[in-house]
Amino acid sequence: MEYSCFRLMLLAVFFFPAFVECRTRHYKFNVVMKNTSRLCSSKPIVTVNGMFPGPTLYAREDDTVLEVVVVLAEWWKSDTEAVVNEALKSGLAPNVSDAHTINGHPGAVPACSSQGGFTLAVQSGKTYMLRLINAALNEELFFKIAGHKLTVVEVDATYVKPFQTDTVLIAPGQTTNVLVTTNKNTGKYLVAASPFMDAPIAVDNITATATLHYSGTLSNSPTTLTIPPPKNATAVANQFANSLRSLNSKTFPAKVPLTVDHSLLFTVGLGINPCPACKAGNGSRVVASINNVTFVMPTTALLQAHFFNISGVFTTDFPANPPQAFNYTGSTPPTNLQTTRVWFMHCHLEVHTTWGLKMAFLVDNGKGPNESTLPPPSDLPKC
Ligand SMILES: [Cu+2]
Repeated sequence: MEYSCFRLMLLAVFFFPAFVECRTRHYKFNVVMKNTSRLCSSKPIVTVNGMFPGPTLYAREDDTVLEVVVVLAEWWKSDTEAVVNEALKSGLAPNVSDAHTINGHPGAVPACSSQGGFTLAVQSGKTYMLRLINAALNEELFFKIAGHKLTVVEVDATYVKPFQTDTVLIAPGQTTNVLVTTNKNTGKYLVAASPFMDAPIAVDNITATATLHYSGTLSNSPTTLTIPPPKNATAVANQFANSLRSLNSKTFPAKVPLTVDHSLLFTVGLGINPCPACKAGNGSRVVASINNVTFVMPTTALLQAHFFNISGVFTTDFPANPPQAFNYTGSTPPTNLQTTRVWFMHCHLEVHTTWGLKMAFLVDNGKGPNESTLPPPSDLPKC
């Protein structure tokens, strides 16, 4: 950023010596634990400068501001580490969250109607790009704004053929950029994030709300509401997923690899392992698997074990196909590996990752030093 600013300044000095003012703004962020209240209860969490969400950065005239970021997430009243530990001990799924959040705020919910929600201040007659991020741990979310269409232009850092929709579906770890045109003169409009789950699995069914607030609208004026899709709205989810098309224009061609060196077929699923200590799970625990293999977290780093030839940490006989053939409804696209590394692949639902829905690709050295792993640094901490 400083570099391009500097270049711009040089050009500007050359053409308009009197108008040059180019500034890189510096901010100081302290990441600290602090007691934070949500859902009318408080607990210590990681904060920036003691605030959650972090401090507001104010843009000044002539600053280049890129995007409005909207982070969707989940909130547990309990310590989240304790929730996971409890689940691992019992063999069952972890407790679902107590609320969803939009930029850190759940909005008014039945259990705590007093709390306010996030406000997105907008001006009439503009187009805003919302960068939606699903930072929830376990839930796919629907996202809607009352009275406004969303134009989806990008999903997971890939341009898509733009399409309009009322409702976006976004999975944990995904990002989706949408354009919103503020085509009303004034008013307040409800923004809603609610879960999608069409299997008989428990989810946090509390809708998070925020407000799209047009400038010039009195804060006590009524909010135009919207009803989120029901949690089992498969048709809404499919409609969204089926609308995703690559841009595939001359400028942005959709280049997919056409040659396949190794064909791998991965099936992912859940299974049950014996666990005598798991009382709540009746002596068994739920595990997640890829080709019927569940991942057990090593205590020695995989790359370290490979580099120093330490045996007993991992094996290299991972099956390229599932042990049993059944009626697959889709196939896994080929994975293209390029550099010498250990690649960790895991499910983006935290609960599935905890249960072992993860694997590591160990890629051997290629030709020459540029395609080889460097030795670990001499000050690598020893266990
Ligand atoms: Cu999963």
